[in-house]
Amino acid sequence: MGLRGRLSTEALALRAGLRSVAHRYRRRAVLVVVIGLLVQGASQTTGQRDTRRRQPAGVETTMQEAGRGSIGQPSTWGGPGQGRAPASPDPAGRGPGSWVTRISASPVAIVDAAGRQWSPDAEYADGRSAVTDVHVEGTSSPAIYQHERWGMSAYRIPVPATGTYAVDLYLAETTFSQPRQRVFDVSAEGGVKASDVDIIKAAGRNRAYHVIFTVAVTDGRLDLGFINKVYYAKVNGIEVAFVRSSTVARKLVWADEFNGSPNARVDRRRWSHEIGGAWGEGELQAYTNRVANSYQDGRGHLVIATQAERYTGADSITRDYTSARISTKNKYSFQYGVFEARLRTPVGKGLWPAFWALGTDIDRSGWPKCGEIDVMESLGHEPRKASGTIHGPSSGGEAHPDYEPSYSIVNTSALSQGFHTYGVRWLPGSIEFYFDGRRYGAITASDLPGGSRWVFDHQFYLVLNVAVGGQWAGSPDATTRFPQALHVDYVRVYQ
Ligand SMILES: [Ca+2]
Ligand SMILES: [Ca+2]
Repeated sequence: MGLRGRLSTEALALRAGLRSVAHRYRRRAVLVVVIGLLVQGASQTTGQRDTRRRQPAGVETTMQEAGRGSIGQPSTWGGPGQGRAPASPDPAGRGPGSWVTRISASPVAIVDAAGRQWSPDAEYADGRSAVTDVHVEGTSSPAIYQHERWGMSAYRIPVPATGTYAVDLYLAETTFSQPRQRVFDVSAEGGVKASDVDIIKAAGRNRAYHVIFTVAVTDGRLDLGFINKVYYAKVNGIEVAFVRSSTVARKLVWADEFNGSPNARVDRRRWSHEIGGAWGEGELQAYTNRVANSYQDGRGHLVIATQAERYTGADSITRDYTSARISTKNKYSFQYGVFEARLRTPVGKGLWPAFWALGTDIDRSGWPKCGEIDVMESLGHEPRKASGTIHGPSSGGEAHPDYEPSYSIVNTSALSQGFHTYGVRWLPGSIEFYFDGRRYGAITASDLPGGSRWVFDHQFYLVLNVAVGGQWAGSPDATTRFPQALHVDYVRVYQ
């Protein structure tokens, strides 16, 4: 939800100043570029990364072969059980904590835009390495993508403990330009994790792309396998991060199915109302905790109902619209996992529904340092489109306090015509956006602009709301019909 995330009903004194910031730098109205391709058939969508941070195209050069790597020979990393100490040992000694390792096909260490070191990969893989100086778009760390290992059959990467690990393969196709010129499968610990990886088909030429998965490792060594289908498999960099000690498959850890009786309020054990009107972005609604603005419908849904009515809120200001905003702040928070909601969004100019998450440290760290993950935002006058975005602190100063990489989907029909599932898979160093189970975007720490800080390695809580008006959504007009409703079938968190 952007700048409004930092405001609270208590922040009246700050409101004028922040609004001026919001007004001057109201970003999304002018900056978000959607490249949604329409495909016939229900719910067929595609998403691409917002283009505003693309770097200019560079000069292509021929890949140069470097020395052949070795595999199987003794190394300091050795085999299972001989891995060196974790990079970030848990100070409490309970486990590997935030252990992570990053390797790239570069023969020397690389430091990415986030200031993180990538070590040479030669001792972990067979195959050959190569380098190019072609420009790679969609990342601020092109050096990772300018080195590649190709023709390898395996990577063998020691890990410090039994558990579930996140694996992020950094990929960019700098050799070919057509789909089906390079296709491969990736396995981990003997199981196929990605089939028919075709980087050109997925991302285009000279553009950062990611294959991300989790895998349970019980023998002290992550074994990645690469199966060539067309030409040779390749990889530019690999990030491996400890996620949890458990090796069982992901399971549901928190949910609200909204199975209350008709007109029941939201469950107070899970949710709190955030009421008042002093939100950012010049919004027009007063949030209330009245049943008129939020209730369960008795058929398994939460309804956030937005009304056109004169209403004087707790701040003594009379507004023309009412709505509801609920959050799990101080009631439920989590770190990493998959979270999703099945939603039917409202329609009409001026409506701005959202399902999102904020860092629990917001009151201490402020926004955007707390981090914000927007799973679903849509604007009522763009009824087929929805976006996923993250916000964190940048070094742009007051003018540009946050970074905001964003992806969008454009559905074949209005999103308000039915329920759709909007989800995020959140792992150490990566956030991926899903629509009806299909990934349409991925953001990683190393791809963020220089000066950005990844602030997504701590607890977050969930928020659901429908805003009215504001600089991004614009005001309702004569075509907007009220009441409007966001229907929520469920909210679920898996870990
Ligand atoms: Ca293994
Ligand atoms: Ca339900």
